[in-house]
Order: sequence, then C-alpha cells, then structure tokens
Amino acid sequence: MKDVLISRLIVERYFEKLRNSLELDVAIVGAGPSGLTAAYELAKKGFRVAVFEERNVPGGGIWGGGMMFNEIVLEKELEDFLKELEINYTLREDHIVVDSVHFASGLLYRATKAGALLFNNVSVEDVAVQNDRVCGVVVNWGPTVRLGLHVDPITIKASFTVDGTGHPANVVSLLAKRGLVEMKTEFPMDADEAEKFVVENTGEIFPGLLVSGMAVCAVYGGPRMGPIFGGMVLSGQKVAKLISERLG
Ligand code: 48F
Repeated sequence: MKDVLISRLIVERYFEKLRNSLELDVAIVGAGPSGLTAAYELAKKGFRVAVFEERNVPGGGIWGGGMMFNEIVLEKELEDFLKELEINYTLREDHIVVDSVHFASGLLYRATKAGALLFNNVSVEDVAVQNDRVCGVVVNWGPTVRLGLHVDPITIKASFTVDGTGHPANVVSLLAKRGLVEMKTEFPMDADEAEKFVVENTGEIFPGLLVSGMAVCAVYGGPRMGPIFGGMVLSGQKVAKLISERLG
C-alpha cells in the first residue's frame, strides 16, 4: 500500500535527522533572521548545527515586512551577503530594499542547503546546565508546550546554544528566572541606536549560551527597531564568528 510506504519514508528520514541532531556543535533557538544567518554561516563552515523553531512556519518576523507591507530594509553593507545568497534586492537612497517573502525563503533555503537542520514545531522549553555551563537544549513539540500538556521533553546536547528567539528572549529568560543572569527590558523605538546596539552586544551571556538578534535588546535594555534587518544579519554573523573561533 503506497500510503504506508509514504508514512515509512517520512518517519525513517525524520528519525535519522533527529538522531543525527542529538549531539550538536550548535543549537540555535528560533528561526528568525539572526538565527537563520548564524545557521547558514556555521553550516557553511561544516559545524553540526540545528535550528529549533516552535512555530510551523520558520522565518520569525521577516515575512510581514513593516505592518504587512512585505518589504524590508537593510544597510548597504549587507550587499555582498545578499549577492552570496543570490537574493534579489533594490538599492534606494543608500539602503537595500528586499521583498520580505523572497528574503525569508532565500535565507531558509541557503541555511538548509548549507547543511543546517531545521526542526519546526519544536519548542525549546528549557536548557540543560552542567558544571555551571549551558550544555544543551530541552525540547518538546510546539503544540505540546502551547497546550500545557503534561508530557516530558527530551534533551539535545550542544557545545553552544544561541538564543535567537527575538523580543521575548525566551532562553535567557529561563536563566533569569532562576537568578543565573540578569535581564533588562527592551527600550522604545530608535532604529539608529538599536542597529548598533544589537551588533555590539551580541555575544555570550552565560557560559555556553550566546544571544543574537532582538533578544540582545531585550536582555541588555537596547531600543527596539522596525523593519530594518541589517542588525539582525550582522548579529547572526557575529554570533557565528564567535562560536567558530571557540570551536576551532
Ligand atoms: O523574532 P524573530 O524574527 O528573531 P530575530 O532574529 O529577528 C527580529 C526581527 O524579526 C524583528 C525586528 C528586527 O527588525 O524587530 O522582530 O531576533 O524570530 C524569533 C523566532 O524564535 C521563535 C519564534 O517563533 C520566532 O520564529 N521562538 C521563540 N521562542 C522559542 C522559539 C522557543 N522557546 N523555542 C523555539 N522557537
């Protein structure tokens, strides 16, 4: 029966992927622009990297552009990055304008093509900590977490974990609520300052845990920004560089 063959192929391939992801170099939480950029850069270098995204559709805040006008803006210095990814763009007034759907799908395609594994519908509900170091992520199905079902999670080991969960900084907040790190709150809108702030402060917040993208502003009290995405890409690149240097 063909239907059973289809089921078996899906189940076998999924479990191969999952088994190969039980011990990672890098676990990235959140498939937004910073997490996907980091995944692309790290996979390109040959590291074992997986992205865990609690929603069905990865891409985070990219798709909707600004107020659902599906265009986003990046700083001109990202032109080479877009060329490398073969993403189409327009240059206007010293800035790059990109169709947000094209940008999200391009980033997703290139990150996974480079070898990053992406698990959508998988929520990171906790981190594993041993010897005062984050050493992995604790995962469960997204709907299981949303519905509050009493189902235990499973653990994935990772040399480094990245909190790329955007505004709520969901991974750092797990440590903050246990008093292991201090966490501030995002400040009001200021795109000029926010773009610099996010890149400057991208880095390790707790041994083994790094923070990228908008989560940086939430954690360190930086301003929020609108549909300007240069800082997100640069933050993803920076976090990937910091981790690559450490992994060697
Ligand atoms: O928010 P998001 O797009 O992350 P980002 O890379 O980019 C921010 C921009 O989109 C935008 C902005 C900049 O111009 O202001 O907001 O910082 O994507 C974060 C992703 O993380 C997922 C969430 O569903 C989203 O797709 N996520 C959040 N918590 C978890 C998670 C979790 N606990 N486990 C798995 N995924």
